[in-house]
Amino acid sequence: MNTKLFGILLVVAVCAIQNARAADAPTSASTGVRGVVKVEGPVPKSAHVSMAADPSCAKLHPGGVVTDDVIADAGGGLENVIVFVSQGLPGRTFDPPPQAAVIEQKGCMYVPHVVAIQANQKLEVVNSDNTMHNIHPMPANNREWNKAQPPGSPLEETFAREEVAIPVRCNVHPWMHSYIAVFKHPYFSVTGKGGSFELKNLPPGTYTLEAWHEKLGTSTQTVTIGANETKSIDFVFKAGH
Ligand SMILES: [Cu+2]
Repeated sequence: MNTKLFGILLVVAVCAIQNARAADAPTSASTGVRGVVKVEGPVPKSAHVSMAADPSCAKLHPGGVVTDDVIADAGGGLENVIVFVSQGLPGRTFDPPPQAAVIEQKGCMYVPHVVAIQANQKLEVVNSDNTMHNIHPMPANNREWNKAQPPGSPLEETFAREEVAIPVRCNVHPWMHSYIAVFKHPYFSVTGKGGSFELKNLPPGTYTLEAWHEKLGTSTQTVTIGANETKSIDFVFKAGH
């Protein structure tokens, strides 16, 4: 074999090894839980929300607006469920992520309806409406605050202790409510469209997972995650009784 050909083969071989490592890396680092939260049985119908008390809110919804307490798709996929690790984590502390979570007052509703954050993570409160709001979380285990917020002028707050979940009201608009959940660790997820959730990078171990819904209650399951394993877990809530 001449030297030039050997050199080319060597380069090809090294590239092949590097490609194989690159392809392996994400899967070997990926452990966690993913799944879907569903509701079975008759889901309570969304009720009409009257915003007549503030015409500037009402005019944002010419077609009307309905409550967002229980939102499920045709297959039962349930939104706004918080799925989190409730037991099994070692006693270590977790720093809050550097990025802020956001809750927006938009159309005189809270978007998203359920927010989950880490303890001491910044929560940015945004008023995108052309009216005054007054955001008032009512915690059992954290410092209570209550802030008027004119249009624009975002404000920032934090919660120091774990709490699932803190009810939030607007003191100006009685129909406005939401929930803020606070965790001392990063292993939580709020279900979106279709009811799906994912807890990423959960180290191998045995955990209790809890699913929380503001109207349908809680449900728990135990899961054991092995090395290099992502488990599929579904939760089912029963509605209508
Ligand atoms: Cu308001």
